[in-house]
Amino acid sequence: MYNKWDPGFLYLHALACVSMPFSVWHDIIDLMNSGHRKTRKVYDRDGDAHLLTFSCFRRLPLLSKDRSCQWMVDAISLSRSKYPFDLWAWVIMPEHVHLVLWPHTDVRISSILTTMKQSVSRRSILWLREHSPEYLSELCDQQPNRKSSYRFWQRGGGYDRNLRSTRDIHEKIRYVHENPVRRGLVERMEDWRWSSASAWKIGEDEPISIQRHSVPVLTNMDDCIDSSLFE
Ligand code: NI
Repeated sequence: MYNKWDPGFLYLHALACVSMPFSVWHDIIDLMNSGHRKTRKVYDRDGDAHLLTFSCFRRLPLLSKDRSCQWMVDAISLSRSKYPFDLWAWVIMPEHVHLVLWPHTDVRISSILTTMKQSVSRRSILWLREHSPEYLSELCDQQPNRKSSYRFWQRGGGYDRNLRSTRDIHEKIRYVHENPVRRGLVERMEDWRWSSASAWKIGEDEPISIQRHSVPVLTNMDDCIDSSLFE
């Protein structure tokens, strides 16, 4: 379970919602911990859940075919088997991907991402070489040293946001699932085949299993939490 959001922590969280700078809030936790001689780490930055976003090269719709979406799904599974994490939500859009995940202890986000991205990249370039070599030039990335390579993903690590509260986590899971609806691709989020929306709605594990059991439960104590406090 995600200990950071246990009832004790939620209570402290609720206290913190009275507008208070984060540093003060942190001191209060320290104070309470020392008072109770607790050694348990209440706030552990390394243990945060993350919202990850990354895009295709030049924002091309390289993930618009079921074939490439399946490569992405396979890549998520492969990455999870090498660098364990709990997957809470995902969506594959035609030109970008969002994931909400909680890495297991000592698992680095960069390792998770590298494995995922490389796998899709390799498969797609192999496929294009064989079936559609004329399209490969679209993926050609000229570097300053005049060397060129084929690139499936946008340069850089993408966008990584730490999620520090239960409310924040639930908001981002919803945000991820609503992507195809906001874009007008489907009417209901669970109709989009390439997301975990239906896994959340009807509990199915296709095409990838998610770990709903470890998602911190939203209680009415979270209603007053302003996640901007934790920026
Ligand atoms: Ni999006």
